[in-house]
Amino acid sequence: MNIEQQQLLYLFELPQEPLNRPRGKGSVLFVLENDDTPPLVTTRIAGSPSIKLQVPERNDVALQDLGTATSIPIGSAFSFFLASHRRAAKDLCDVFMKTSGAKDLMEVAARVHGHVNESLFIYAISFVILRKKELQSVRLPSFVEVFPSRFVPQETLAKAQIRINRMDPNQREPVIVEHGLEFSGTHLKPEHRLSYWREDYGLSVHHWHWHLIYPVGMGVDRDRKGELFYYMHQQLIARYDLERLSLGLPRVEKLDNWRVPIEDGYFPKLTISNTGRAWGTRQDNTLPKDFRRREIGEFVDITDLEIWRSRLLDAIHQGFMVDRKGNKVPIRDDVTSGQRGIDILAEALEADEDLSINYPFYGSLHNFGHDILAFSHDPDNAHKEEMGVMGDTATAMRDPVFYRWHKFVDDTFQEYKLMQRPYTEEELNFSGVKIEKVGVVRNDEADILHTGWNKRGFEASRGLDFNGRPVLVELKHLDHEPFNYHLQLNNRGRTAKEVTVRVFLAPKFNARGLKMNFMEQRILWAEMDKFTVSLKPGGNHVVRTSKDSSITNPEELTFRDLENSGTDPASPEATAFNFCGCGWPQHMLVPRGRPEGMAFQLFFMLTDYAIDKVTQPAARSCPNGVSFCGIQDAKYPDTRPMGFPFDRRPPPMILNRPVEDAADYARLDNAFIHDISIKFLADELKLN
Ligand code: CUO
Repeated sequence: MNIEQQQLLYLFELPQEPLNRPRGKGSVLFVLENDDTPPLVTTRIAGSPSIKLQVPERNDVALQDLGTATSIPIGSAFSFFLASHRRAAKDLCDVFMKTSGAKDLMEVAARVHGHVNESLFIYAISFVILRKKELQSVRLPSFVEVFPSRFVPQETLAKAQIRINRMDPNQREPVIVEHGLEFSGTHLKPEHRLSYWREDYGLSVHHWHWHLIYPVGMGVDRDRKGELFYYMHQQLIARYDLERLSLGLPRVEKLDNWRVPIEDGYFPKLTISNTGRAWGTRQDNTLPKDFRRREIGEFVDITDLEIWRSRLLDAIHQGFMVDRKGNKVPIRDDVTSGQRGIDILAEALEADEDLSINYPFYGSLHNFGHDILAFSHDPDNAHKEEMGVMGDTATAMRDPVFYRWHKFVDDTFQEYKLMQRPYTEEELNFSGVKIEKVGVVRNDEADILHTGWNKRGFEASRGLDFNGRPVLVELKHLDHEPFNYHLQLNNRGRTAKEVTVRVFLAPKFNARGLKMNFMEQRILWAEMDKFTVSLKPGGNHVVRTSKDSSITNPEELTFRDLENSGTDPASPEATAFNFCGCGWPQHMLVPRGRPEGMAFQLFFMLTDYAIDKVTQPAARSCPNGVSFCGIQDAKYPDTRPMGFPFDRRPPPMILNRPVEDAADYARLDNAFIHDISIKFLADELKLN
């Protein structure tokens, strides 16, 4: 990042405070020409800022030009699941998109700062940074530091403030508060045993970042966007189930009856803004109701959801959708012809008002489902309560109902997937290559993975003002010891062969302790990695580290990381870019397992890279995260349907024998199944 790009970062600090508060740990001050914000009078300890960022008056930025961007009240929640909020985002992004270069964007954004909702502001500036070629080397700071109150309970943050109030004013040491394993509920309710997973900061950041890259209603039409919506969320549910089975809980049940009370409530204990506005809470056994929020300008009935669901299921079972002109549009997946019905279906189900084949007819089932659930405690604003966490992509994954809703969404996609013809043996096979042997090695131990607890520090004082004092929060999270896959592969040909290696993980037994057949295990397979290797003729020993997984984002970059990255154009930070912030958190790659060890299976499959390969101009690609996030300004780098080979039902026979379970796929030379055990150490991990 160059200096001007780095200065943009300061707009991500203290999003709820006026710009005349120092940022950059007191070293940076925005100076707005003709600004009428009252000057700062306080007992802050920060010294006088050494960097002054002059922001001239901009005649080209008038508040009336912001369209509906000012319609969302400051300090309230911002939801991408609400069409009116999406319109506001589009209006603000359009203004920011007209800027050229980091300095111009900084000046325009600084002029808008304080006049629009804070979450909307951060969304819009992130959106624009991500899409402007000249800003590609700008990395976004961790969302945890921008909005700590979305990740850390109000009580923990208040404790930090109380300690500051009682401290010697001259003390400059940071205040450190820990957010340990006390999550939002007790184990009295079995669902709360998973709180550590649902309330993990990394998962929420991933979800926020993913929806930032693949938004609806923003005119963003990326390659296979709909299919990736299906796949990323399908994998999210698979991983949730892996965690549930680790804890001895049954797999998540879909929420498909919206006329009965929802068993599990949720009390997030988080605030939306520094004015103390809190997210709405949901009591146990709350009955979903029609959504009638006049002040937001949005209304939807449960009957609407039911009608849309029924139309979508008709389309799935009939094999076609009806476009706005009444034409029948076939939906099916056919790799050879490049037809991807899943994309058409997903854009109509999510739904993207611009990309849906018929928005008025198929509606907005998924988005309005989020809204009905987010507002079920106060659907008509009778209590003037804020939406619940289901309304925000950065918090929705905390609520147990998120998974029940997305299990329903996925179930609808699976209806479609089951309508597709099974892969043939020929499509699954790749003759000429063989997986001879596979092993997983952690330290010097084979086939036993370890999980346990770890913690990560974030500067909460970058996002919230604690009278200018540094506050560090330490967040406890699940983690695992890194490991390597070892594959013994044989290329029987006479020339080198490029192959794609696909790796999946699933529990060996179901919640009843029984071995699963193919169909029961099919959508539990969690992608662990996908990579390409060149095999020389004969034997090849391939070693791959878990740290390079194609699904993960190695780490969240904090403000401090970004400030220290320097401006050396050759530095990894300078060549990395914001798209890379997307990806499943590395620390959540391995499911928890059990203290006594839990039986899992790894499934490996080699496919022909000549078929998988997508021809496209060289694009900037992140080393990680590609499976869930794609590549910026380029096509999704794998021609196969996402989730291949488990996205469809199996063929009746493989090698002349019926297919009963996944091991029957592994009878093919290019596939392999390998048993491992995952042990949860229930302790702090000693990593490095
Ligand atoms: Cu990600 Cu519903 O799409 O939360």
